[in-house]
Amino acid sequence: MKLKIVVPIVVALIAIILGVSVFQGVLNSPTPETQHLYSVNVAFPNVQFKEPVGIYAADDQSNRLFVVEQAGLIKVFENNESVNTAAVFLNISDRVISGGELGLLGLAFPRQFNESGFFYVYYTTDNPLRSIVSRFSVSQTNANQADVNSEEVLLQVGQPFSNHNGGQISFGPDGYLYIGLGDGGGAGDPLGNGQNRSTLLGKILRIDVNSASGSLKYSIPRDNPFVGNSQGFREEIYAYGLRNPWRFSFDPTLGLLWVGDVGQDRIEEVNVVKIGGNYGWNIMEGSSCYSPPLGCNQTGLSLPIWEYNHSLGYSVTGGFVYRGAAFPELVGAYVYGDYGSGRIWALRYDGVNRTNSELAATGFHITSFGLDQKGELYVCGYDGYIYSLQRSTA
Ligand SMILES: [Ca+2]
Ligand SMILES: [Ca+2]
Repeated sequence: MKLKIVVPIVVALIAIILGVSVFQGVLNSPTPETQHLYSVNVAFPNVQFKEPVGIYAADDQSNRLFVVEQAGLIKVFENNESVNTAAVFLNISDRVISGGELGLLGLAFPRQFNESGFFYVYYTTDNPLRSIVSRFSVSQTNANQADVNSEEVLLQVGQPFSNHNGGQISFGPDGYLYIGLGDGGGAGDPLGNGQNRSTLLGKILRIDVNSASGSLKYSIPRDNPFVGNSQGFREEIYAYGLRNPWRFSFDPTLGLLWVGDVGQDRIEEVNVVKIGGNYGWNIMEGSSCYSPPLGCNQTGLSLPIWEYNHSLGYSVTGGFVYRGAAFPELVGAYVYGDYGSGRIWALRYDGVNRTNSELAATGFHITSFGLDQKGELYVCGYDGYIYSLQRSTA
């Protein structure tokens, strides 16, 4: 058990020293004896990406998909399995610092993208090390190309360590931009950021990018939980006590925000996040006490709706509640996976009861899930390919 954790950490440290990707070569092998009802298939065999960390549709009925590459590129291509080219939509590798958990990590298209041409990215940069959320515009003359000079930085957050940067940005059904930030990094949240509401680290933020306010390039939604507080809490905070909410998504049908929060040494979490909620880190890791100096006062903490230990993986990758047409049996299930083990699961939660089943065991690192404009699900492999689920042939 201990060795399983230590080995990837040592490999990662060596990788950092050597300047190569932390993520290579630490994959657990899938369990061969498990019978799976699904497997994954390369969805676009003729297009390969370099270290992709996300796949998105713009919801503009253009039937395009956008893939984010960690080093700072966004590629765009037609959602067609025989597609053989992906155009460079944006290249900001000149301002992104990448490697390990750093890089261009998030992309979000607002619902009115058709009219505004605005889109949003999350990346890390250095001098000093920090996270940036900024807005870009699509070129006036080419819908498959962004204007690299159109950047408007909306938010910058200092990063004390290179890991646990979060990186998800998504528009909620309310039209506000939600931003996931990890605890800043190190191990065990050494600065206590998760529980400190005076910092943006270890939080999910919610901001209104459609208006500026005072010195801010955005405004604070009026019903954010800490609006008008007198304790110095940041008003951008939507929820707190998170360790590294790498990927989250909204299920617009039920209006729920599903968050995969990456654990420390033992437990990976799936949370349904509510406004103002405290998701426990670093008082707790999953539903167990983490034993920080603070003790383990669980008053007011929200526990994960699902958790698993490191025998099944070591870094949860949040997915989506499936609402597509290809797999009617999965409609309403939250499909998510683990970066480390490559497993994919479906979790059903009715507000009280949970059932979780393993759908597939892949042989690659799962960095993200994504939906196309019809709500069909894709799996983003760090090996460079985009995959789709398929039913296993017995
Ligand atoms: Ca960090
Ligand atoms: Ca938690």
